[in-house]
Amino acid sequence: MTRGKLILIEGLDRTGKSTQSEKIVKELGDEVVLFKFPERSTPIGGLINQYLTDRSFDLPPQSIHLLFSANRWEVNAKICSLLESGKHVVLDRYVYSGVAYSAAKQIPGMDISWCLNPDKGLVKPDLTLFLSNQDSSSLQDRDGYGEERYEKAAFQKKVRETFFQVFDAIPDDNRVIVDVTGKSIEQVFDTIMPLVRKVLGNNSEDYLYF
Ligand code: T5A
Ligand code: NA
Repeated sequence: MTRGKLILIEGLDRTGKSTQSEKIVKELGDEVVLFKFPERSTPIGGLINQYLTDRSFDLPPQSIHLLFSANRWEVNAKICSLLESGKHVVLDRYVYSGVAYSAAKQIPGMDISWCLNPDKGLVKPDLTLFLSNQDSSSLQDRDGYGEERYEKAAFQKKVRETFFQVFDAIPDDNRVIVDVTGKSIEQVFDTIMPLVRKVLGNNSEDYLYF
C-alpha cells in the first residue's frame, strides 16, 4: 500500500486558504481528509480560540506560540495514521503559519529558529501551496475581516515579510508560491488543482520531517 500524501495550503489571513482546502477535498472525495489549524475543538485549541477572539484573555507570546505548536502535536498521530493507511491529508495552515505569526511579533529571543524548535519532528508536506497577495488592503473588504486578534493591516504586513524570511530559513523543494492577487476562487483552484494531482500521483514512500 502506498502511503497517502500530505498537502498544505498556507498563506496570509483571508487569502482563501479554507475556501481552496474545502474545494480540493470536495473534488477528491473520501480519499482525502481535511485538518485545519488551529484545531479549535481540542482542549488546547479551546485556549487558542479564546486568545484569538477575546482581547481580555491575554497570554505571553511564548506561551501562545507553544500552544499553537502543542495543538499540531495533539493531532499529529491521527494525521500520521491516516497517511499510513493510504489516505491523503489536506492541511489548512500548519508549521509555516506557526513560525511566521510568532516571529513577526519581534520579541527578543523569539527568532525563527526558536519558533521552529517545538515543531521539529512534525511531518513535512509533500506539497505546500502558499497563497500570496500583492496588496493586503483589498482583503479587508472580505467578510469577517478584523474580528480576530492578528487581523490588523500593519501586523499582516510584518507577517508577510516574515513568511518569506521563514521560507529562506526552512529549505523545501515542495513549496510553491501562488499569486492570488485579483484572481477569482475558480481561477485559483484551476491553478492549484493540477499541482495537487501531480503530487498525489507520486509513489514516494519516505516521509520528510521539519
Ligand atoms: N495562527 C495560526 C498562528 O498565529 N499560529 C499558528 O500556528 C496557526 C496555525 C487564525 C489565526 O491564527 C494564526 C493565524 C490567524 O491569524 P485561521 O483560523 O486559519 O487562523 O484563520 P481564519 O480566520 O479561519 O482564516 P483566514 O482569515 O486566514 O481566511 P482564509 O482561510 O485564508 O480565507 P477563506 O477561504 O476563509 O476566505 C475568506 C473570505 O474571502 C472569500 C471567501 O468566500 C470568504 O468570504 N474569498 C474570495 N473572494 C474573492 N476572490 C477570491 N479568490 C476569494 N477566496 C476567498
Ligand atoms: Na481560514
